[in-house]
Formats: sequence, C-alpha cells, structure tokens
Amino acid sequence: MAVAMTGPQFDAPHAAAQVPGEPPAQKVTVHIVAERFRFSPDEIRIRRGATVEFHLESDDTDHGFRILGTDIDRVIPKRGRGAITVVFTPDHAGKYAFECSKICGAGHDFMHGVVVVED
Ligand SMILES: [Cu+2]
Repeated sequence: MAVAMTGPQFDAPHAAAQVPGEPPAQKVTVHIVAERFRFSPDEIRIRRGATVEFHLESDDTDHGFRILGTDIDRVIPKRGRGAITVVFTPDHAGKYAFECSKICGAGHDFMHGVVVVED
C-alpha cells in the first residue's frame, strides 16, 4: 500500500543550518602561536556568521589574548603548559583588534593582531 508523504520532505543533510539571505554557518579553527613579540598568524579572515575556535599557545613566556570590544581576555600559559581554546562568534562584520594583555617584555605593546570579519 502506498504511503502518502505530506508535510516536510526529507532533504539531503545540510552541513549547517542556514538562514535565507545569510551566509551559511561556518566553524573555523585557527591555531595561533604567541611569542615575544608577535602572534602568528596576526591576521585572521573569516566570513560573517562564522564561529572561530582559537587554539592559542606560547612559544616562550606567559602572554595574554584580549579581543578589544569583547569580554574575551585570557592568559596563554608559557611554553610547555599547553594550549588554551577561545571561542569567538563576532556579531557584525568589521575588524576586531586583539592584543597581548599580559606584560611580557619590552615589545609587549607591539604584540597585536586583527580578526577581519567579511560580509
Ligand atoms: Cu605581552
């Protein structure tokens, strides 16, 4: 006997939920190494709507990771003490500066980077 299909059909699975008119949700993993006195990489580009999972580790002493305009401010433990994970979902396109938030030496003030969120 035939079964009448009504209501929602079974579509092929989607990678992620998508709101019409919005870019597809995306998760990006970024590994960053902090060392005196830089972050590598120091420029990260993502699409609006994406969630970034940063994995941060130090190649020397303790550093910090602060994203300006957010409440993210974490300590990156010194070399050998493992990585930290920071999840960041920017709510609008634009540039989010980040910087070292733990005094780490003479070049501390130069230790910064940017997350560029593209529409
Ligand atoms: Cu520093």
